[in-house]
Amino acid sequence: MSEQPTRAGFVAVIGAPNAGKSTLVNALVGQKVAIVSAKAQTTRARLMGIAIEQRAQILLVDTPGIFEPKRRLDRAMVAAAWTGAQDADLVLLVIDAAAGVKADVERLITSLGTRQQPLFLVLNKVDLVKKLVLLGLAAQLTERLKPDRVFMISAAQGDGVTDLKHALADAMPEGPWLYPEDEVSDATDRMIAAELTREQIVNQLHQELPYATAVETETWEDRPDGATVINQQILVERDSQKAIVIGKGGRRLKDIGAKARAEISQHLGRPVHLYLHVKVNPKWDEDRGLYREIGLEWAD
Ligand SMILES: Nc1nc2c(ncn2[C@@H]2O[C@H](COP(=O)(O)OP(=O)(O)OP(=O)(O)O)[C@@H](O)[C@H]2O)c(=O)[nH]1
Ligand SMILES: [Mg+2]
Repeated sequence: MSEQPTRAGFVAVIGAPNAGKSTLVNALVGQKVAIVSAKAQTTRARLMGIAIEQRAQILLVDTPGIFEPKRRLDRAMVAAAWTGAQDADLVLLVIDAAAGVKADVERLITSLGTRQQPLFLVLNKVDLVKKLVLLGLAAQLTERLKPDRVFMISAAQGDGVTDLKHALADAMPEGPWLYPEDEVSDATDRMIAAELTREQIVNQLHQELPYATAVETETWEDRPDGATVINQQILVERDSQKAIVIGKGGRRLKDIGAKARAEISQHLGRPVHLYLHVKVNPKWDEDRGLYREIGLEWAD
């Protein structure tokens, strides 16, 4: 046993939509706890991934990347993001190096001007960018943000993730661990299961549909034979959206269900029977119970 003290702390992972925040959280944790997609505004819930590095427990608060709240759900997401940042011991700003500094990043830079905590700047997706462009971006952002450390990584390919994890561990305050050693997330299995189904919807359906959809786990039964039976409700706003989710001859829903079942089964380490029901509710956005289910506070 080493003589090193234990450490534990919170890291707020913030950044513009699609920067790769959730991908990075998964890479640091070493397994999938947050859903990922090529479409922007994937993350809704404030979810914590728990990474362990030697004697340090690093609690990574994954946040939604949206900063212009319009509907109630968006306001709740933004509130969650900023609460996450304010309570953290360290802020980790993830920048999509391939996208560069756009309006949403500008806004983040402005808000970070008043921060209290140390800041790590992470330039992500280096696999997509030329060295020279990367160095220019790093110089510009270092000048403006005065971060404590700068990292250039590819969260998707794993480059630079180990170095970042070491640095995060060293930066955590001394103290006892806050979660059991084997826990990888603060989300319940019910919530992760709902997210894994939503990931399929986001990835398989187009245009506005992912944003008009929510998934709720309704019933959950761990059977004595070792299998788990899960019923989930897919909420959409209109009949036309319901038709798209179900697809011709039910094919789309079947495919969403098959892929989600495989992911949930892998997460639980048990066989899963997944039953999906599509329901139209133009006002699901106003359903308080659903907010609890996806881990958000009700934002007025
Ligand atoms: N090429 C490349 N793609 C990446 C990298 N990291 C993430 N991506 C991709 O970028 C997209 C967005 O990743 P997410 O992790 O969902 O991004 P996010 O910041 O959590 O997005 P929101 O939740 O919408 O705010 C996905 O298609 C990822 O596969 C990387 O290092 N290189
Ligand atoms: Mg995300």
